[in-house]
Amino acid sequence: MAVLVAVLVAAGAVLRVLQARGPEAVALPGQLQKAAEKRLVGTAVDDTALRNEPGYRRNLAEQFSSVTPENVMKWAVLEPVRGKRDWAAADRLVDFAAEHDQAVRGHTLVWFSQNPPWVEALEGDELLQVVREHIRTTMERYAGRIRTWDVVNEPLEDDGTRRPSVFQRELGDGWVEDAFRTARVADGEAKLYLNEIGAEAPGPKSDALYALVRELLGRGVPIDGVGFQAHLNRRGVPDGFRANLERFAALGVDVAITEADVALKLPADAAALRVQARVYRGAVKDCLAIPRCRSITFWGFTDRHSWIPATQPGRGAATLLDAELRPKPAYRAVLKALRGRG
Ligand code: 9MR
Repeated sequence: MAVLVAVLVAAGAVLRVLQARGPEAVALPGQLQKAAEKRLVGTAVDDTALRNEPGYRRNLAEQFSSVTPENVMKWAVLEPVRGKRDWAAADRLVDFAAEHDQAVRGHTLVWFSQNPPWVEALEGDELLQVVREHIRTTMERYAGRIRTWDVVNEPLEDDGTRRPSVFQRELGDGWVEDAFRTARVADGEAKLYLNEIGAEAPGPKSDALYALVRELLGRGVPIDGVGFQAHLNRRGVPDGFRANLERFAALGVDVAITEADVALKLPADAAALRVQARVYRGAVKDCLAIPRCRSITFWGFTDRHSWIPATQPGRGAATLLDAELRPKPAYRAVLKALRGRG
């Protein structure tokens, strides 16, 4: 009897511990990174969650072989005031990654958005010098620790013309080339990517991107890879995504899925979650079909932290785990696809 009581008490204690850890304890059915073999499986990282949420950190450490700072390496965060750089949040992520043997995707050096106001106000040659210095200082700090950089982000409009930005206005088309050449000198070992949004399928934007990359490579500009963000929705992976990855790879560059998510109308019912799972699976399989598709990064891994609800009101539920960090059908579909059983 005494033994039985002791066993029951012990079992109760274990149960209480598990309950206290609550949904944060997540027993996930598997680990994405282990399933992937040769490809990196990554996620964007929310700095506030990284600092404050043990369950978030645990999943981040266990599931992924690569991390991308969602915001903390953007210029506005790194150098809000000219000459006063703040590396604290960026270092936090790079340190976390080192501790957990993860790659870091540096994101992003030159982008039309999230620049500090003082940069937006610069002109001509002064801007050029400051951009070069920004690239050099940032890449040199993390040399050897960040081996892949989104050097240039989203240079094109949907119609394939150059997107307006302070760089485009002040420096003309040459700013893209200059950024890559500067980056190569700053860290000769790093893989340099051009990362674009909404260029998954052939069409005006993707065709212009293809022409741009081909032209730059032809002139010896050091571009190592092209990132396809893959911000998707229930309409699915655009037709021709795989063929598009293939034609870029055939130029002699690596390709990657860099920011995948699948936004749904809220509340998302079971049928919508099943559709979402299919969309995720399709994207993953398209990357896996292309040997030069090196990595698949998701733009966040829990619905608790995703950019979608804040920017697209009424939509969300875009990631692999729900807000309590429980696997959604999308998680299981991605896991299966990574294991080659999708
Ligand atoms: O997810 C990021 C969000 O938290 C920021 O508010 C936003 C600012 O524009 O940037 C989001 O990330 C973007 C990424 O850096 C580049 N591609 C598009 C992403 C979604 O907007």
